[in-house]
Amino acid sequence: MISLMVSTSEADGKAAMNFLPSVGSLVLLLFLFVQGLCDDCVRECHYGDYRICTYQFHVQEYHTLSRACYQCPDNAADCYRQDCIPADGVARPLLAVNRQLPGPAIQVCEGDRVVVDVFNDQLSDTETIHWHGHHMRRFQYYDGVPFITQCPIQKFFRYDFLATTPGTHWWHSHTGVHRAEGVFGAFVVRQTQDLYLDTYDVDSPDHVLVLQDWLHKSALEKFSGRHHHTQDDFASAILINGKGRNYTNMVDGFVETKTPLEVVMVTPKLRHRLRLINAGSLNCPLVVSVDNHTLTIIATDGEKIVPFTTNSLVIYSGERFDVVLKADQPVGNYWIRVNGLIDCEQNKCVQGAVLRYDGAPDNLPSAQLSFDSNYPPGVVVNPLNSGGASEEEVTLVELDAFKPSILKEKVDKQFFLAFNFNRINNSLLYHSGLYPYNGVTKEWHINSPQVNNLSFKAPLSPPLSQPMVQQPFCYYGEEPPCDGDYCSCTYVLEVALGETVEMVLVDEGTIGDENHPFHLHGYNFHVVAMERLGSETTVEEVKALDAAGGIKRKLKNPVKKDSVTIPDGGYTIVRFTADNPGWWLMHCHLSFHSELGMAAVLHVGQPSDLPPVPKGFPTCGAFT
Ligand SMILES: *[C@@H]1O[C@H](CO)[C@@H](O)[C@H](O)[C@H]1NC(C)=O
Ligand SMILES: *[C@@H]1O[C@H](CO)[C@@H](O)[C@H](O)[C@H]1NC(C)=O
Ligand SMILES: *[C@@H]1O[C@H](CO)[C@@H](O)[C@H](O)[C@H]1NC(C)=O
Ligand SMILES: *[C@@H]1O[C@H](CO)[C@@H](O)[C@H](O)[C@H]1NC(C)=O
Ligand SMILES: [Cu+2]
Repeated sequence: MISLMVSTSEADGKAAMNFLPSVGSLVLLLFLFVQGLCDDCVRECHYGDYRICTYQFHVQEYHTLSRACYQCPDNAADCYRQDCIPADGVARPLLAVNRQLPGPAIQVCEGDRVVVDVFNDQLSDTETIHWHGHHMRRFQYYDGVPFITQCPIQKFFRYDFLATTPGTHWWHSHTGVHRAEGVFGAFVVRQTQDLYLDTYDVDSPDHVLVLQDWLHKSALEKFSGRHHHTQDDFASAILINGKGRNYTNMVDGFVETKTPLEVVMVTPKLRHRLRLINAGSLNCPLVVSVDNHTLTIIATDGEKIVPFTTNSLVIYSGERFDVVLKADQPVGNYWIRVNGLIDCEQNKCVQGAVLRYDGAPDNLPSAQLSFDSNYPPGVVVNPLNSGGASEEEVTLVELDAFKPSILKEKVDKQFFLAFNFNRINNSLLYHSGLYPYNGVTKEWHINSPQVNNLSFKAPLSPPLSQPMVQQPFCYYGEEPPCDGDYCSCTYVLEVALGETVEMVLVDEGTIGDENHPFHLHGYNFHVVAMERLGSETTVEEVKALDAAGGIKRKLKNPVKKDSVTIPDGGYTIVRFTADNPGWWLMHCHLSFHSELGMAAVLHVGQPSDLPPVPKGFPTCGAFT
């Protein structure tokens, strides 16, 4: 094997590095481009080559189009300057890690040790970082959930763990709405022996596409405006690797800013592995397609699937898809289209990145980029609010895991979890004596996102690292504490280590046609069923249907994921073996929903099952 270091002169000045894995016993070519840092953990993975990969994350209040941007976007070259975050050309405050959007990508090999020093340079707010998709086995204390696994970071905290969950993952803040403000980035763990080497030729570190919805104001302003005033919660834009153009309301010819678009370079004839991540915070399922190309899905949330070729796919907040794109079209420029649904529809949010063949001119594709409320023609995988009603709508339950498995009929523990919006006097939003729900006009109504009619409340200190502190938990199956019609507590699902668990996740869908992307920390789970029953349903209805034999579970080769959508008015059923002890948050992955308490915590095992609390680990709690 040889590796070459070749500098390329790419128009947009991005690092270009291609891993061309050996097909059979062919030659490995490593095109390394060096501009600024060449992170030596980004590499082809080899047995015995384990490294310590260190990163420094400086979190700071920042701004798009800051002084670092000089004449960007009028002078496009200025947009590529260090510390310049052009976004879609609209100025807004944000929170950034190292003055980048997305924040720095972590790309390592399985088995590497990842050490991330978080410097909290914010004026007064705290921080935590969650490693989404990593199971944190043996490293439970670094899962990054404030008041569950650690105390909020005041000034400095070092995360230190082994990257043992291979695949396309990401990291993001788990504090407040910081993810929506910009605190996130890619986290890819490659493998020495990739069983998929013969399905693609190129796995470039540049072919990671972080997709997100985006606001034209701070997420905190949006949160307050939504929950304490009469504002909407609609997205303003979609960004691809932090780039885009302001296409808002571009129905008849868009107001085009000249900000750069993401460019994905491909080599004619070769098959390229693209890693898609939805880092979104609002309810914007994103439809991804590439003009004149199909996408072959080979993995989701880091787990391999039997390759499935589609025309488009829908990716929900928290999800990842690895797709192979074969550059088999005439040399040219093609749109990678990302079209937003639900809360991205009102402002017709669409974004494009350019798929550019080597040798193609530095032009935009000639096709029109326009918002579409329909899927592109052909097959769509992971469709919104659908149990796969038509031939062309393929749900995750219709796909097969690459690694065969046959699940047992019976599980040790079963939980029913109702996700719903409730019309209640949530004391965080109303005052039942002064301005109760039924005492204000409709435009002032805001409904509370809850799980089993409960709003999750964080405990005062993390039960994982401070197990001796008495906590007012409430448990699944018990009467919760309520204040009138508002019930709120630290909702805990208890499971013994090693038990098999089934969760029947129901989106009752009483209000509106939304959906909730569900995420579980510490695990991935088999997706054994998914269906939409109507515009609304209830847990009781789903239980009755199941008792009557009306729910078929896919127990043979179901796909494994850590993030999955629950269709509105329907259910998603997931299963896993609870072999990872700890306190694991499970929640709707929409920032506004989870911050308002659409969450619960899964408690697996006993303190004695856990590694010891790291020496000197910070503590926090109440004081009277
Ligand atoms: C973004 O697009 C909207 C709709 O066309 C327009 O009203 C707004 O002025 C644009 N913002 C900027 C900063 O260009
Ligand atoms: C791409 O597809 C469009 C629509 O089907 C077609 O009009 C166009 O000719 C195709 N482009 C190429 C380069 O084949
Ligand atoms: C909220 O509180 C008011 C005043 O106590 C009460 O009349 C009402 O039934 C409660 N619930 C809702 C949904 O308004
Ligand atoms: C939630 O509360 C409603 C109204 O009290 C009740 O009908 C429903 O059964 C409850 N749902 C769950 C899952 O407890
Ligand atoms: Cu939700």
